[in-house]
Amino acid sequence: MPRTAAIARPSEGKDQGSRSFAEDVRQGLGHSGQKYVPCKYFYDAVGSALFEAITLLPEYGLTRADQRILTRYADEIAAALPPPLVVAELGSGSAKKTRTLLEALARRQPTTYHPIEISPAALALAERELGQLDGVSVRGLEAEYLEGLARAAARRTSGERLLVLFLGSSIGNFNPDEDGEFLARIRQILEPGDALLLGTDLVKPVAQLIQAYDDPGGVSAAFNMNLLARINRELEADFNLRQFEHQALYDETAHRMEMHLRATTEQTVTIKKAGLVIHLRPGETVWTESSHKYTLADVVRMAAATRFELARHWRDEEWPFAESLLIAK
Ligand code: AVI
Repeated sequence: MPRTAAIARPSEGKDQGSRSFAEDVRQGLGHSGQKYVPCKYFYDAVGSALFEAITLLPEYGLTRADQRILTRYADEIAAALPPPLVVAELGSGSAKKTRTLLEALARRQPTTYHPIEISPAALALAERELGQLDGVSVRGLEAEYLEGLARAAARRTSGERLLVLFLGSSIGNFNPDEDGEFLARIRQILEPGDALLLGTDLVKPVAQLIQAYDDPGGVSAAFNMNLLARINRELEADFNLRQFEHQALYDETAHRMEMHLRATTEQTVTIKKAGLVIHLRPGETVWTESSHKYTLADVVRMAAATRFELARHWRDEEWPFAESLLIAK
């Protein structure tokens, strides 16, 4: 099986909620080729806190770039979207970075905002962050991405357009081709004239990317390593974390950062609740995440293939990152 067929399926996995952590771990770590664990399992309470810390690192500019674009161009983005409009955000988290855009939209007319999250804690944060904004009604949807989006779409009244926010380059955590597949599934839920604001991290010098995913302070390493700690905690496994090291590498052909956990010694690990015993050779890795980097041409191609049209594009120059406004055809 080609290597790419075996890697983590982060966000798409969020919409295949039926498979359990134990089943996914059994499948990924029991794989006869490259071992893997889907990257959606990074985000338990410890992993989410470590991700928040990553977003504050000077080496990791992605989240600040996304935030700068949304703040700086909120009025332009709003102006490109005729009212009346309902907003739905896939994986909103605390929705901190959505505030300025919602304020710009609500200055024109009252706006309903549906943060879509599988975590009730994140939804509560979003309601606290944005619930007090004048002219904004926050109606959280505790659901997988596509199920939540379908519910948001069903709730709108006639004449209302839907604006879907998929920010932070979460699209980059899909496997090759599955990013386009996911856009196609979003498009199926939308009506012509609806919009998708898509955040994509852009290709940039390799050294800059390696620093972002392997910071000298070791926060990214801790984030990655927490996946094994989580398997130990929740699935009664006996990974010895001291016998693994964090690895971040860039595939120049695929334009993809990869994170792996590399075994430093030969070892046997038992994962009781997955009913699995695995053997690792020294140097063998568990692939934990892919993070694709895009060009504008990639976005245009993906949009065209999924019945969207690129209407506008905003870039951050400090940390190459783009927000693309795609209109459903
Ligand atoms: C959530 N996602 C867009 C982040 C990324 O950059 O791919 C997750 C992350 N992985 C390591 N550092 C941050």
